[in-house]
Amino acid sequence: MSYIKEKFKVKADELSTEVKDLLKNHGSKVIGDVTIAQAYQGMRGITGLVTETSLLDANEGIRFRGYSIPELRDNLPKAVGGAEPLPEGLFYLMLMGELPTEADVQHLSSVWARRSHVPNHVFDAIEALPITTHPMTMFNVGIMALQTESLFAKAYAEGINKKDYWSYMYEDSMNLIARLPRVAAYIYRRKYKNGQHIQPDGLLDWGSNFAHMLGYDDEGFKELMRLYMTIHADHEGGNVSAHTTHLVGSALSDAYQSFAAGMNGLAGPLHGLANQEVIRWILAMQEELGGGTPTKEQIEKYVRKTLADGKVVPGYGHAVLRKTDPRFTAQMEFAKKHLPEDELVKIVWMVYDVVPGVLTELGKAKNPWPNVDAHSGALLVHYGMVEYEFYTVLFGVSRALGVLASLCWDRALGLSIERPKSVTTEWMKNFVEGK
Ligand code: AMX
Repeated sequence: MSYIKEKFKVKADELSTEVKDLLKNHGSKVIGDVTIAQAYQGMRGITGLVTETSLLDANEGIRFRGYSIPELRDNLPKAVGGAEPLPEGLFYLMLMGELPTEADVQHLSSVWARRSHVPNHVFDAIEALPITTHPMTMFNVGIMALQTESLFAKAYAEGINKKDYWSYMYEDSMNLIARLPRVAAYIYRRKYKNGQHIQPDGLLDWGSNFAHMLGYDDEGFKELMRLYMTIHADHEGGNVSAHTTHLVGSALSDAYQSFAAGMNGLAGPLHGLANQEVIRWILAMQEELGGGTPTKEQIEKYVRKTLADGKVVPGYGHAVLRKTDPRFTAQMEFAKKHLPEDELVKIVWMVYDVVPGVLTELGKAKNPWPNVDAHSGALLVHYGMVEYEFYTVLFGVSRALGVLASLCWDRALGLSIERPKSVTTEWMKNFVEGK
């Protein structure tokens, strides 16, 4: 057994004992009430899930095992000559609950490089789809085709003790994380680069090897990928992709099936697809205005028109956050350092100056501030990745780190199959009338 796996098992056993005690001594303590509005409005604010990997504060934003994004950028190991965290380190932190050493991160890089082989039938499955297929659909087909490799599914079919589920989930998760960049890069090169594929370089770290296979060997893009893969990885447990992965996993579906389910949620425009929508929205605005950099007045007019047309302003608002997303700020800092003169980036910043005021004035959105998706596309365009329909796949590769670390914990803690109670509107009416 690898030393990381052994260490995880020790931590998992410790926490399992604590959870058993918690349930035995305090299991019936009430942690919240539920209103009728919450039942109809996305269960917002109901505390009903346990996720170890990260915790969101409405004003401060996400903390991964207690570390904010600026703290991660300071404290996680970096590539030689690089300034951004290596996503391997974030995975270690989320899994283990403590910061990794340089050696831990190097170990993960080499394990993932060794396990990154993708069988040919996965590429054949992707090739069977029309070239016009959305990259997120190709991504999910690729993930599902990879499910043939699930060690858990095989072991379960042969018959295993439930005490060992975690071990197979761990192996499947490591293999899936190792393979995803290859699948994603294959889709990108197939759809946008005439199928001219690039072989992995086993000597590179996970994020820069991904950049390399996509066809971007620029050191700036590699740094961006490391940052991108780090900040998109997790956002506590209730968001659609994390919750779906956890929910489907609770039926003992394997890592591939659970993650694919989560990715179908990420593909929705109110969730991960918003990153492509932001760039599409800005390009449409530029086109309408005849190109170039719009003025703030023109942006404001366009925002109001978007809202009047009954559409959302992509990249703004959040179900839980109530301030500017620190993931937006991290990308803004990256841009200020590496590409302060970029025209599209400047437009993103002007939009940031305008949208919160308009959304606040209209008073409908509970959070007028930008989320992670408001900035990411402009950075990618700067380095030449203009194919915005692909952006959500990048988000998905990163999201694997958080949701798969969480699935390992779900199995290690032996969490139950999820099955909340639902009622009908008839039931609600009777309840209100005291029947
Ligand atoms: N533009 C226009 N209207 C918005 C808005 C925005 N950016 N954000 C919220 N609103 C509207 C909602 O549509 C809702 O209108 P309704 O009452 O007519 O249905 C009203 O304001 C209240 O919504 P809310 O409670 O503030 O937000 P929510 O929790 O229901 O939804 C979110 C959150 C993110 C879906 C929403 O803010 C939105 O649609 N934003 C744009 C899409 C986006 O950027 N999504 C990415 C989120 C981050 C991520 O998951 N990657």
